[in-house]
Amino acid sequence: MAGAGENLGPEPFSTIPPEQQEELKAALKKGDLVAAASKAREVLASLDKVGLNIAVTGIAGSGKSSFVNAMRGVEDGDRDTATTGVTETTSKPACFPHPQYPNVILWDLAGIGTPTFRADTYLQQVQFDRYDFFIIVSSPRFTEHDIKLASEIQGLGKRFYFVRAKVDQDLVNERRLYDQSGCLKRPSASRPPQYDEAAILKTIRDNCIGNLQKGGMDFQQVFLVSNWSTNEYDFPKLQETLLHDLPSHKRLVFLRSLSNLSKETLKEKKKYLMDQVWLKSLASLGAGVVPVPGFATERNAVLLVTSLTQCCQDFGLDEHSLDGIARRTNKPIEELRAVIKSPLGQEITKDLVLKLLSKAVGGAVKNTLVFNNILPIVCPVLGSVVSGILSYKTMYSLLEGFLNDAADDAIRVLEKASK
Ligand SMILES: Nc1nc2c(ncn2[C@@H]2O[C@H](COP(=O)(O)OP(=O)(O)OP(=O)(O)O)[C@@H](O)[C@H]2O)c(=O)[nH]1
Ligand SMILES: [Mg+2]
Repeated sequence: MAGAGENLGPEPFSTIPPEQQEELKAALKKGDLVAAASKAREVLASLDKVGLNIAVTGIAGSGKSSFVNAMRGVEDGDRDTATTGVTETTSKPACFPHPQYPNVILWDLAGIGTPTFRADTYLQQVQFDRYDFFIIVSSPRFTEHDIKLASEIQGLGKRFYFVRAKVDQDLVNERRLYDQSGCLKRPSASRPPQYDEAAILKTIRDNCIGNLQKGGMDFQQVFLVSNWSTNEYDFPKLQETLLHDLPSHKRLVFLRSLSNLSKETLKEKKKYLMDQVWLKSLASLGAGVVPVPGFATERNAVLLVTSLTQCCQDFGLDEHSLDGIARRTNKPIEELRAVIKSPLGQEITKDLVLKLLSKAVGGAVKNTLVFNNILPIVCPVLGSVVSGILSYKTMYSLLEGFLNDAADDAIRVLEKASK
């Protein structure tokens, strides 16, 4: 099992909203195991309800609907995709919950830039208050409408991001001017003699920033993306930026909804999920703290099946996610399955959980170091109940081990998919 050595060091309260942190801390301080476990369950249930609303806007035809689909990891023609097309296709806000994480909602807003468009009334019309942030999509360049809208959004105290879509198309267009060996067919002072993708992207970026500055918006960050290749150009950087700008209790819900585009995303996902292991272990305890191996009560087994199945989904280790990766990367799904060592989401059963539990008992007894960081926090409630400590450690050991293995599998799938 990977992981004990590379334990990322839990930040026990980072994913919990501030009000609930206080209540949980108070329950732990009181030393009441039943109350603390019940509070932990309450916190976990409310974390499952944390919502995130992302508004995607921009002028007609800029690539908004395709961007919404890309963020949700779906392709044109899949069920519940945002309709895309060469003619004007989106005329009023449409709501697209993420297929696996429905609390993350992408809103495909009506196109701006029509003759009747006014940035101030537009924002009222689309109910700006419900969105956590705005993404302004443009191609080929940002217009005065984009800039006006951005200033209005800023004035209302919301965040916005500029995304320049269709850069794949720009590169194809530019590539046509060069021959097969990459030499410029007709020499020109405005282009390098040798095809240079990085230089083309830099020119697009500089143009966008210059264009925004001309419109009176001193903004240095523009994300260049292709809605067809979410692991290329600035797509991963955009997702990382959005993630870090969110309040900490919203980061996990966003992270879980992100496809595993990069090792960085996976590492971050693992870190945040690891921060919750202690809470899940505590939640599994309660009135019936019984000595291990009797620990495997019906309720715990059900709780574990749910928790491990979710963990598989979070790391894309289920048939639905694998199918999506296989289609996006043109890899046979069998090749992806072949590198996975842990069970897939669909294979998590009560029997499997019981086997893992008995394996984890050994881990819990042996592995004291891993628990040192976190035990002081839960000790006041566990201290007097020997079986409580062992049950807690067993649960911790199982969840941590499973999460480490799932994260390793996800990295192998990513490597296989990008070969
Ligand atoms: N090559 C390329 N084409 C894109 C990209 N994004 C969108 N397109 C194409 O651009 C056209 C418009 O895309 P949509 O996503 O429908 O744009 P929209 O902003 O939602 O359009 P409206 O709803 O009409 O305002 C479609 O033909 C898309 O296939 C991209 O990143 N690369
Ligand atoms: Mg559209």
